Amino acid sequence: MSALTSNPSVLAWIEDKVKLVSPDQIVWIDGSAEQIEALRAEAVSTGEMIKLNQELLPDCYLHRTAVNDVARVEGRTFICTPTKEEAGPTNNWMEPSEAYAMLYDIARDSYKGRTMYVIPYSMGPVGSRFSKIGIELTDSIYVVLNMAIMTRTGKAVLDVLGDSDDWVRGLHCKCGIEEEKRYICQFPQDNTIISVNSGYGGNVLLGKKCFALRIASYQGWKEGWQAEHMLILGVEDPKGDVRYICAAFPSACGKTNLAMLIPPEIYRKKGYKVWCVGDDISWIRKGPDGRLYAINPENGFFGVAPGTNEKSNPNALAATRKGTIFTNVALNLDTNTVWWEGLDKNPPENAIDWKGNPWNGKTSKEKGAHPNSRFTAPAVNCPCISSEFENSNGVPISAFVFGGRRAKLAPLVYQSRDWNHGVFVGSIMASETTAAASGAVGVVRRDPMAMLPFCGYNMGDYWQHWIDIGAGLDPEKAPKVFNVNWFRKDDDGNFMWPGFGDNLRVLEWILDRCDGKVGAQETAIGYLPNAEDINLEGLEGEVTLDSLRTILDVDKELWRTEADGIEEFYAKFGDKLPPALRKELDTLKANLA
Ligand code: OXD
Ligand code: MN
Repeated sequence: MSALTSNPSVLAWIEDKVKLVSPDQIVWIDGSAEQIEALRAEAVSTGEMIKLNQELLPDCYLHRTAVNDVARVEGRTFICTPTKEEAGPTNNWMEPSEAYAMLYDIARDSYKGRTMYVIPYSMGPVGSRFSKIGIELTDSIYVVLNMAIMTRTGKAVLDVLGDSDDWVRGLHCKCGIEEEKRYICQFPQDNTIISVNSGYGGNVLLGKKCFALRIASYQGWKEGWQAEHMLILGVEDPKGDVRYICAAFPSACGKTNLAMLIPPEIYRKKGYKVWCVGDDISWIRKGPDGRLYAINPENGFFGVAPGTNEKSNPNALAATRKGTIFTNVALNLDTNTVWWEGLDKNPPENAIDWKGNPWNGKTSKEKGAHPNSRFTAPAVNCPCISSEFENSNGVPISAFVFGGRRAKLAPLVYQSRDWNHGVFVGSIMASETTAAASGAVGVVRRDPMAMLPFCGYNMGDYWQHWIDIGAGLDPEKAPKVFNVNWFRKDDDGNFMWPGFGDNLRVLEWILDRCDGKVGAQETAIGYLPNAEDINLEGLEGEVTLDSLRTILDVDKELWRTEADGIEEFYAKFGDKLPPALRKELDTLKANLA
């Protein structure tokens, strides 16, 4: 098949990689429906994918990864910059020439007997000033089909690229899926990503975490914009005005659920609506009016399946009913449909689990779906997708919201005093870990701006970049910055806030604060709501004014311990710690004294 571009930098790079990996043939992904259909058929014929019930789940497929390859591997993810300091204390680092030599040894001849797929893709609407182009080489049809959902792929992207050299190189080689030789390496200065020995989404869909966060955060630093691990949602009030919020949460804190929130009944009756622009990543730039604008660079949702159901997230569930690839969920053999823990109370008895073994959901103690099993669903399927989803100019941001999973400590919501304090609030984010990354579950870890595994350069420089962005904004136009915690627990371990749709009650307070419509109490950590200002109408029996006061308290003793933890964390950054953040920590300590 002949090349779809005459761009010399593209052709030279591909030629070089062809020599390295020695494919039998090269296939360019042109973006046509016919080509996708042919690839689906091929993947089904080799057993790589299972075609699901086409009446119930049209154009839907199931894939199982190797059992040793089910999550992102942070321990094997590297930022390859000339010096270790550029990568900073929170990233694994490898010197670039060493990394290339090692990766090329692993990749050499690994496409023998296989096809090289060339995927041109755009992160962001094709041609938008926010957007960036990448090319991923892969030997996996699963990767091609996922990328075709998660990004805009095909010839149109190459037409926009023209002869430019400004594109991100991505090489993915499945190799033998060997854990000890699995590496996910980013080379920010070279606009390059190399991923070997994995077939799991987050490690191999190179447009997502590798490009849209790790490489793009570095590009944003150099070019004066931001790539953030943030969802984007729009809240429409009864008058029809829509305001947009960007929110950062560590993996598996319910980001997809919040992005697709269904308003509680009393809000629906009043005419409130919530629109999803994105569920994972935001690219943010200053607009001509001096406000910050955000786009979602992705074109689909790579969501965690377990726990997704009619109640928790009907919009996500609806999004998975067509054109979706399911990974590592259970297969119901009676209906040829999929099932996962938390989908409903009726697990199939005649099924195959995520490992490919016969499974009876009524009697088996094993899980049918892996806790990090996923759906890859087209964004356009989502019933609440925003009309601005394709807007090349992005949406104006009213508020940034940071959050984490803390059983104690952090109150339901608080507002920072100003931008720099907001950056501080983001920098001290911490959460209890979950199954999205391999490693221990339930341990508290610091995850600044939810970017710990995704920042492509020194986190100290990244914080300074945030401070600098704020310095370039008129404070009147800058988004206000908040922190939320949906996960407070009582002493018996019960959640004290219902979460899900009721989180809109908190978002309403946040937007009222942005509009200067509601007061607050100044505390040691920032502005907290007066309990009466959070609307509890319709929540009677679930949350009382008293229990709300409990989750809005600031326990100075706990916060003093927290301040020591922050001090310790900050110490890792040495003189890369922005003085503005040092000052914020000192203020916090003084406030708590
Ligand atoms: C994800 C994550 O989005 O782990 O998959 O953050
Ligand atoms: Mn994420």
